Amino acid sequence: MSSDPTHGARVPSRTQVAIVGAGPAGLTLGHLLHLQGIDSVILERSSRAHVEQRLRAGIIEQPSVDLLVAAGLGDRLLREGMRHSGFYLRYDDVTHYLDFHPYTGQYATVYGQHELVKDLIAARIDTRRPLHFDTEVTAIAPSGPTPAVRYRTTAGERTLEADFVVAADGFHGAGRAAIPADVRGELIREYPVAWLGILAESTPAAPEGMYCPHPNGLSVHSMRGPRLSRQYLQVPADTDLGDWSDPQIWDELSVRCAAADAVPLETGPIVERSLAPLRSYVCSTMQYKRLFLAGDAAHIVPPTGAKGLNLAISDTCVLSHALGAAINHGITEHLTRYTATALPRVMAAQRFSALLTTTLHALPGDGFTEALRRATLDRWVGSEAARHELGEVYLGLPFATAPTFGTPIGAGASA
Ligand code: RFL
Ligand code: PHB
Repeated sequence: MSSDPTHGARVPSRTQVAIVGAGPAGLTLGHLLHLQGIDSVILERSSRAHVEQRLRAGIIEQPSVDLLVAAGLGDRLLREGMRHSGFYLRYDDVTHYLDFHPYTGQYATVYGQHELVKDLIAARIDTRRPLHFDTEVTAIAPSGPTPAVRYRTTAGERTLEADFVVAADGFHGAGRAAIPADVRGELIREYPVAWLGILAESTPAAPEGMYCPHPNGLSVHSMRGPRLSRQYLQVPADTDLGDWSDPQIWDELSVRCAAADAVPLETGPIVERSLAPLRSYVCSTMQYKRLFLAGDAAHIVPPTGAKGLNLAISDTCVLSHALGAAINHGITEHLTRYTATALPRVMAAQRFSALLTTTLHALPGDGFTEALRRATLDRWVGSEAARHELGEVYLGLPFATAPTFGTPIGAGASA
């Protein structure tokens, strides 16, 4: 398969929906629009190889899986993904399994985000709709009947006009800056910690994901395959990746997840390492004129609880429905209500992620704070009602809008 899906084709000068960013949000939205016969152009700053190899999320909740499968994007995910019912919690020398499946009948699927992105790119290429890598958006003008996106390639700077622009360009993208600062309604919480993540050729520590709150800090033990572990260590926010040798990482992971009822952690070659800050961020205005924000461009959750990718997908479900109603049926009220529809689910995930973050990490605080953390852990282990509440969000709250696949694919689409 060519590394350049456009085969050198030029970016068109006009489209119905200009999408900035070929991450999970941009690519999923492009596909959901395609299924409604709506044309879009996706512009991505990085190379295809970079986007397809970027290691990130791994836990996909049931509503996200259901949407991807219904949209014809889930074949490999269903074949290769690992289905989990809950997660393990290990503290004070004892391992507990929190099984959420009985409460909701749902599962979480472990499938690497970069694998999903590969599937989404392949699906986009099949539709023959435009997807341009190495194309950086430098400015968005969201006003007027034809909003414009300014972009830069090796050939120079050009403009793409569109009926609507969607910034799905992640937390550090250009899209949010096009919304005036005083109307964004930003909510921000920074944590004084980061996650040092590794991918290693070793047997995962537990059959499903495991959180180990420890006085030294949290360790998280997840997986990408039977002999491929994905693990994280809570470290100070100002940590330099180079400060940690591989043996130091293994020593600290082993100390934090040790328990009388568990075998010692298996070590192995570390094939990838990364550092991710922990922050919560919400742009409470997800729409400004004809510009819409989706995914990390609009909100960031700390990785504890694994909600970011799932919020990106749920935003695209709401937005594709609203764009479809406006473009195919002239009904604009869903677009006008995009923020009001999408934001409550975002805030439910923010609440969940903040609760897990403050309960599972060792954070600065007094003895009372520490005792409350401990009481929350004990409650999750000891109370069915508490586990039900936790599991409902972990496995995935329903999307605010049902996906729209109904409108027949219009002329010009080739699928
Ligand atoms: P992305 O994936 O950042 O994609 C945005 C894309 O936009 C491009 N871009 C631009 N393109 C053109 N012009 C510009 N000016 C541009 N600026 C940026 C970028 O190159 C990029 O390709 O955002 P999207 O699509 O909203 O997806 C969000 C998810 O990637 C993110 O929320 C998750 O990875 C978060 N996350 C997790 N989420 C989960 O649901 N489950 C998990 O298990 C989970 N684990 C994690 C995570 C994130 C982590 N890190 C690294 C922050 C674990 C970690 C460690
Ligand atoms: C992951 O598998 O990458 C993972 C697991 C649990 C989290 C975040 C990420 O809370």
